[in-house]
Amino acid sequence: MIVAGVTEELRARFGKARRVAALTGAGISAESGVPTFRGGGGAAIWEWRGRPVSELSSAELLASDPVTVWEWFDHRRGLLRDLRPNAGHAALAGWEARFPDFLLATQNIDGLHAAAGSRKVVELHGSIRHGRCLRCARRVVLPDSLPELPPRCACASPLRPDVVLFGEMLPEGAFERAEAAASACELFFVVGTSALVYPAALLPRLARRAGACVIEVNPEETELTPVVDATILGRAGDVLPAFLTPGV
Ligand code: BJW
Ligand code: ZN
Repeated sequence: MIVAGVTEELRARFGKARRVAALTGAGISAESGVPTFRGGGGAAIWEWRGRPVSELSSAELLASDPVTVWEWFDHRRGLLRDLRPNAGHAALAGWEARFPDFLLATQNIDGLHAAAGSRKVVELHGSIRHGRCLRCARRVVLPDSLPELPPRCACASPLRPDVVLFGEMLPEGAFERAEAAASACELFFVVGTSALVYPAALLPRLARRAGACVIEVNPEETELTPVVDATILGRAGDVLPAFLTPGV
Protein backbone atom coordinates (compact mmCIF):
# COMPACT_ATOMS: atom_id res chain seq x y z
CA MET A 1 0.00 0.00 0.00
CA ILE A 2 1.43 3.38 -1.01
CA VAL A 3 -0.18 6.38 0.68
CA ALA A 4 0.43 10.11 0.76
CA GLY A 5 -0.03 10.57 4.52
CA VAL A 6 -0.81 8.76 7.79
CA THR A 7 -4.11 6.92 7.35
CA GLU A 8 -6.60 6.32 10.17
CA GLU A 9 -5.80 2.59 9.97
CA LEU A 10 -2.07 3.21 10.49
CA ARG A 11 -2.74 5.69 13.28
CA ALA A 12 -4.96 3.10 15.03
CA ARG A 13 -2.22 0.46 14.79
CA PHE A 14 0.24 2.97 16.21
CA GLY A 15 -2.16 3.80 19.04
CA LYS A 16 -2.47 0.12 20.07
CA ALA A 17 1.16 -0.96 19.63
CA ARG A 18 3.41 -1.74 22.61
CA ARG A 19 6.53 -3.10 20.92
CA VAL A 20 7.93 -0.72 18.30
CA ALA A 21 11.28 -0.52 16.51
CA ALA A 22 12.66 1.79 13.85
CA LEU A 23 15.52 1.93 11.38
CA THR A 24 16.63 5.34 10.17
CA GLY A 25 18.97 6.48 7.41
CA ALA A 26 20.40 9.68 5.99
CA GLY A 27 16.97 10.94 4.86
CA ILE A 28 15.84 11.65 8.43
CA SER A 29 18.68 14.16 8.78
CA ALA A 30 18.11 15.73 5.34
CA GLU A 31 15.67 18.28 6.79
CA SER A 32 18.40 19.31 9.25
CA GLY A 33 20.67 20.07 6.29
CA VAL A 34 22.78 16.88 6.23
CA PRO A 35 23.29 15.66 2.64
CA THR A 36 22.10 12.12 1.83
CA PHE A 37 24.48 9.68 0.15
CA ARG A 38 22.53 8.54 -2.88
CA GLY A 39 20.22 11.46 -3.54
CA GLY A 40 16.45 11.00 -3.29
CA GLY A 41 13.95 13.55 -2.00
CA GLY A 42 15.33 16.04 -4.52
CA ALA A 43 18.95 15.90 -3.31
CA ALA A 44 22.05 15.25 -5.41
CA ILE A 45 24.35 12.24 -4.98
CA TRP A 46 27.05 13.20 -2.50
CA GLU A 47 30.56 13.70 -3.85
CA TRP A 48 33.52 15.47 -2.25
CA ARG A 49 36.61 16.60 -4.12
CA GLY A 50 35.14 14.75 -7.13
CA ARG A 51 35.11 11.40 -5.31
CA PRO A 52 32.00 9.32 -4.48
CA VAL A 53 31.17 8.26 -0.92
CA SER A 54 31.74 4.61 -1.85
CA GLU A 55 35.42 5.49 -2.33
CA LEU A 56 35.79 8.05 0.50
CA SER A 57 34.13 5.91 3.17
CA SER A 58 36.02 2.74 2.30
CA ALA A 59 38.42 0.56 4.24
CA GLU A 60 40.69 0.57 1.16
CA LEU A 61 41.15 4.35 1.19
CA LEU A 62 41.64 4.38 4.97
CA ALA A 63 44.49 1.89 4.54
CA SER A 64 46.14 3.68 1.60
CA ASP A 65 45.44 7.36 2.41
CA PRO A 66 44.24 7.89 6.01
CA VAL A 67 44.79 11.66 5.84
CA THR A 68 42.25 12.06 3.01
CA VAL A 69 39.73 9.94 4.92
CA TRP A 70 40.26 12.08 8.05
CA GLU A 71 39.85 15.27 5.96
CA TRP A 72 36.55 13.89 4.58
CA PHE A 73 35.19 13.19 8.07
CA ASP A 74 36.59 16.46 9.43
CA HIS A 75 34.78 18.31 6.63
CA ARG A 76 31.54 16.58 7.65
CA ARG A 77 32.06 17.32 11.37
CA GLY A 78 32.41 20.95 10.33
CA LEU A 79 29.07 20.81 8.45
CA LEU A 80 27.38 19.22 11.46
CA ARG A 81 28.55 21.79 13.98
CA ASP A 82 25.77 24.26 13.13
CA LEU A 83 23.01 21.73 12.43
CA ARG A 84 20.18 20.81 14.78
CA PRO A 85 17.78 17.83 15.02
CA ASN A 86 14.44 18.28 13.24
CA ALA A 87 10.81 17.31 13.87
CA GLY A 88 11.45 13.74 12.66
CA HIS A 89 14.22 13.18 15.22
CA ALA A 90 12.03 14.79 17.91
CA ALA A 91 9.07 12.52 17.12
CA LEU A 92 11.21 9.38 17.47
CA ALA A 93 12.68 10.68 20.74
CA GLY A 94 9.13 11.10 22.05
CA TRP A 95 8.10 7.59 21.00
CA GLU A 96 10.76 6.15 23.31
CA ALA A 97 8.70 7.23 26.35
CA ARG A 98 5.38 6.27 24.78
CA PHE A 99 6.07 2.60 24.03
CA PRO A 100 7.02 0.12 26.78
CA ASP A 101 9.33 -1.60 24.32
CA PHE A 102 11.15 0.63 21.83
CA LEU A 103 14.47 0.53 19.99
CA LEU A 104 15.86 2.85 17.37
CA ALA A 105 18.58 1.52 15.08
CA THR A 106 20.24 4.18 12.96
CA GLN A 107 22.67 3.98 10.08
CA ASN A 108 23.54 7.63 10.69
CA ILE A 109 26.79 8.65 12.31
CA ASP A 110 25.71 12.27 12.87
CA GLY A 111 24.54 11.99 16.51
CA LEU A 112 21.33 13.92 15.79
CA HIS A 113 19.07 11.30 17.41
CA ALA A 114 20.94 11.67 20.70
CA ALA A 115 20.85 15.46 20.30
CA ALA A 116 17.04 15.21 20.00
CA GLY A 117 16.90 13.25 23.28
CA SER A 118 16.82 9.62 22.07
CA ARG A 119 18.60 7.28 24.47
CA LYS A 120 17.62 3.83 23.20
CA VAL A 121 19.68 4.13 20.03
CA VAL A 122 21.92 1.59 18.33
CA GLU A 123 24.42 3.30 16.01
CA LEU A 124 24.94 0.55 13.45
CA HIS A 125 27.60 2.48 11.50
CA GLY A 126 29.37 4.16 14.43
CA SER A 127 29.77 7.83 15.30
CA ILE A 128 31.51 10.71 13.57
CA ARG A 129 32.18 12.33 16.95
CA HIS A 130 34.53 9.53 18.02
CA GLY A 131 37.89 8.15 17.01
CA ARG A 132 39.29 4.73 17.82
CA CYS A 133 42.90 3.83 18.53
CA LEU A 134 44.46 1.49 16.02
CA ARG A 135 46.69 0.01 18.73
CA CYS A 136 44.88 -0.01 22.12
CA ALA A 137 41.30 0.22 20.68
CA ARG A 138 40.41 3.07 23.09
CA ARG A 139 37.33 5.08 21.97
CA VAL A 140 38.00 8.82 22.12
CA VAL A 141 35.64 11.82 21.87
CA LEU A 142 37.16 14.05 19.20
CA PRO A 143 37.74 17.74 19.97
CA ASP A 144 36.16 20.34 17.63
CA SER A 145 39.50 21.15 16.09
CA LEU A 146 42.03 18.39 15.44
CA PRO A 147 45.65 19.37 16.05
CA GLU A 148 46.98 16.90 13.47
CA LEU A 149 45.69 14.37 10.94
CA PRO A 150 45.45 11.56 11.80
CA PRO A 151 44.86 12.61 15.44
CA ARG A 152 46.65 10.54 18.08
CA CYS A 153 45.52 8.51 21.08
CA ALA A 154 46.92 9.06 24.60
CA CYS A 155 49.15 6.03 23.82
CA ALA A 156 50.61 8.04 20.86
CA SER A 157 49.27 5.70 18.16
CA PRO A 158 47.10 7.09 15.35
CA LEU A 159 43.31 7.08 15.70
CA ARG A 160 40.87 6.09 12.97
CA PRO A 161 37.32 7.48 12.63
CA ASP A 162 34.97 5.30 14.74
CA VAL A 163 32.66 4.61 11.81
CA VAL A 164 31.87 1.49 9.78
CA LEU A 165 33.33 1.73 6.31
CA PHE A 166 32.35 -0.46 3.37
CA GLY A 167 33.81 -3.92 3.83
CA GLU A 168 34.03 -3.59 7.63
CA MET A 169 32.16 -5.36 10.40
CA LEU A 170 29.50 -3.52 12.41
CA PRO A 171 30.28 -2.73 16.11
CA GLU A 172 30.11 -5.85 18.24
CA GLY A 173 26.56 -6.67 19.25
CA ALA A 174 24.98 -3.74 17.34
CA PHE A 175 23.29 -5.73 14.60
CA GLU A 176 22.25 -8.41 17.08
CA ARG A 177 20.43 -5.85 19.29
CA ALA A 178 18.66 -4.38 16.28
CA GLU A 179 17.83 -7.83 14.95
CA ALA A 180 16.30 -8.87 18.29
CA ALA A 181 14.09 -5.75 18.33
CA ALA A 182 13.07 -6.23 14.68
CA SER A 183 12.11 -9.83 15.35
CA ALA A 184 10.07 -9.01 18.48
CA CYS A 185 8.21 -5.82 17.50
CA GLU A 186 4.62 -5.35 16.31
CA LEU A 187 5.39 -2.19 14.34
CA PHE A 188 8.62 -1.51 12.48
CA PHE A 189 9.33 1.88 10.94
CA VAL A 190 11.91 2.30 8.20
CA VAL A 191 12.62 5.97 7.69
CA GLY A 192 14.80 7.88 5.23
CA THR A 193 16.90 5.06 3.87
CA SER A 194 17.43 3.75 0.35
CA ALA A 195 17.79 0.29 2.00
CA LEU A 196 20.66 -0.59 -0.31
CA VAL A 197 23.33 -1.13 2.33
CA TYR A 198 23.58 -4.43 4.17
CA PRO A 199 23.21 -5.80 6.77
CA ALA A 200 21.00 -2.83 7.90
CA ALA A 201 18.67 -3.41 4.93
CA LEU A 202 17.90 -6.88 6.27
CA LEU A 203 16.16 -5.49 9.38
CA PRO A 204 12.80 -4.51 7.82
CA ARG A 205 12.75 -7.84 6.01
CA LEU A 206 13.42 -9.71 9.27
CA ALA A 207 10.68 -7.72 10.99
CA ARG A 208 8.18 -8.57 8.27
CA ARG A 209 9.10 -12.24 8.35
CA ALA A 210 8.58 -12.25 12.13
CA GLY A 211 5.06 -10.83 11.67
CA ALA A 212 5.50 -7.09 12.28
CA CYS A 213 3.63 -4.45 10.31
CA VAL A 214 6.41 -2.59 8.45
CA ILE A 215 5.85 1.08 7.61
CA GLU A 216 8.24 2.93 5.31
CA VAL A 217 8.53 6.75 5.39
CA ASN A 218 10.30 8.24 2.39
CA PRO A 219 9.47 10.86 -0.26
CA GLU A 220 10.36 8.23 -2.88
CA GLU A 221 9.74 4.55 -3.46
CA THR A 222 12.72 2.29 -2.67
CA GLU A 223 13.79 -1.35 -3.04
CA LEU A 224 11.76 -2.01 0.09
CA THR A 225 8.49 -0.55 -1.15
CA PRO A 226 7.24 -3.84 -2.66
CA VAL A 227 8.16 -5.69 0.56
CA VAL A 228 6.60 -3.47 3.26
CA ASP A 229 2.99 -3.19 4.46
CA ALA A 230 2.75 0.56 3.85
CA THR A 231 4.89 3.22 2.24
CA ILE A 232 4.02 6.75 3.29
CA LEU A 233 5.39 9.04 0.61
CA GLY A 234 6.54 12.13 2.48
CA ARG A 235 9.25 13.78 4.51
CA ALA A 236 10.10 12.31 7.90
CA GLY A 237 9.66 15.68 9.62
CA ASP A 238 6.08 15.92 8.34
CA VAL A 239 5.00 12.28 8.55
CA LEU A 240 6.37 11.05 11.91
CA PRO A 241 4.79 13.81 14.06
CA ALA A 242 1.47 13.21 12.25
CA PHE A 243 1.09 9.81 13.96
CA LEU A 244 0.28 11.72 17.16
CA THR A 245 -1.25 14.90 15.77
CA PRO A 246 -4.03 13.98 13.33
CA GLY A 247 -4.87 16.51 10.69
CA VAL A 248 -1.36 17.98 10.45
C1 BJW B 1 14.16 11.14 2.90
C2 BJW B 1 14.11 12.52 3.04
C3 BJW B 1 13.26 13.04 4.05
C4 BJW B 1 15.48 12.06 1.45
N1 BJW B 1 12.55 12.21 4.81
N2 BJW B 1 13.45 10.33 3.66
C5 BJW B 1 24.80 -8.33 1.04
C6 BJW B 1 24.46 -8.07 -0.26
C7 BJW B 1 25.18 -7.14 -1.02
C8 BJW B 1 26.27 -6.46 -0.46
C9 BJW B 1 26.61 -6.72 0.84
C10 BJW B 1 25.88 -7.65 1.55
N3 BJW B 1 26.43 -7.69 2.82
C11 BJW B 1 27.46 -6.82 2.87
C12 BJW B 1 27.61 -6.23 1.68
C13 BJW B 1 28.65 -5.21 1.36
C14 BJW B 1 28.29 -3.82 1.83
C15 BJW B 1 27.01 -3.37 1.13
O1 BJW B 1 25.94 -3.37 1.67
N4 BJW B 1 27.12 -2.93 -0.11
C16 BJW B 1 25.95 -2.47 -0.88
C17 BJW B 1 26.13 -0.99 -1.23
C18 BJW B 1 25.76 -3.35 -2.06
N5 BJW B 1 28.14 -3.77 3.27
C19 BJW B 1 29.18 -3.63 4.08
O2 BJW B 1 30.32 -3.56 3.67
C20 BJW B 1 28.88 -3.60 5.57
N6 BJW B 1 29.71 -4.50 6.28
C21 BJW B 1 29.47 -5.80 6.33
O3 BJW B 1 28.52 -6.31 5.76
O4 BJW B 1 30.38 -6.51 7.09
C22 BJW B 1 30.41 -7.91 6.97
C23 BJW B 1 31.36 -8.24 5.87
C24 BJW B 1 32.63 -7.74 5.90
C25 BJW B 1 33.51 -8.03 4.86
C26 BJW B 1 33.08 -8.83 3.80
C27 BJW B 1 31.78 -9.32 3.79
C28 BJW B 1 30.90 -9.02 4.84
C29 BJW B 1 29.23 -2.22 6.15
C30 BJW B 1 28.41 -1.15 5.55
C31 BJW B 1 28.87 0.21 6.10
C32 BJW B 1 28.23 1.33 5.33
N7 BJW B 1 28.89 2.53 5.67
C33 BJW B 1 28.35 3.80 5.16
C34 BJW B 1 29.42 4.85 5.44
C35 BJW B 1 29.53 5.13 6.95
C36 BJW B 1 30.43 6.25 7.23
C37 BJW B 1 29.93 7.52 6.52
O5 BJW B 1 28.88 8.06 6.91
O6 BJW B 1 30.62 7.94 5.60
O7 BJW B 1 27.14 4.14 5.82
S1 BJW B 1 27.89 3.76 3.45
C38 BJW B 1 26.54 4.89 3.61
O8 BJW B 1 25.32 4.18 3.23
C39 BJW B 1 26.42 5.19 5.11
C40 BJW B 1 24.94 5.05 5.33
O9 BJW B 1 24.69 4.77 6.70
C41 BJW B 1 24.56 3.92 4.42
C42 BJW B 1 23.10 3.86 4.08
O10 BJW B 1 22.68 4.98 3.37
P1 BJW B 1 21.22 5.57 3.64
O11 BJW B 1 21.13 6.02 5.03
O12 BJW B 1 20.22 4.59 3.18
O13 BJW B 1 21.25 6.89 2.73
P2 BJW B 1 20.88 7.07 1.17
O14 BJW B 1 21.47 8.34 0.73
O15 BJW B 1 21.22 5.85 0.40
O16 BJW B 1 19.29 7.18 1.16
C43 BJW B 1 18.61 8.31 1.70
C44 BJW B 1 17.12 8.10 1.56
O17 BJW B 1 16.47 9.16 2.24
C45 BJW B 1 16.61 8.13 0.12
O18 BJW B 1 15.79 6.98 -0.11
C46 BJW B 1 15.77 9.42 0.04
O19 BJW B 1 14.65 9.32 -0.85
C47 BJW B 1 15.35 9.57 1.48
N8 BJW B 1 15.00 10.94 1.92
N9 BJW B 1 14.89 13.15 2.15
C48 BJW B 1 12.62 10.91 4.63
N10 BJW B 1 13.10 14.44 4.27
ZN1 ZN C 1 45.76 4.00 22.07
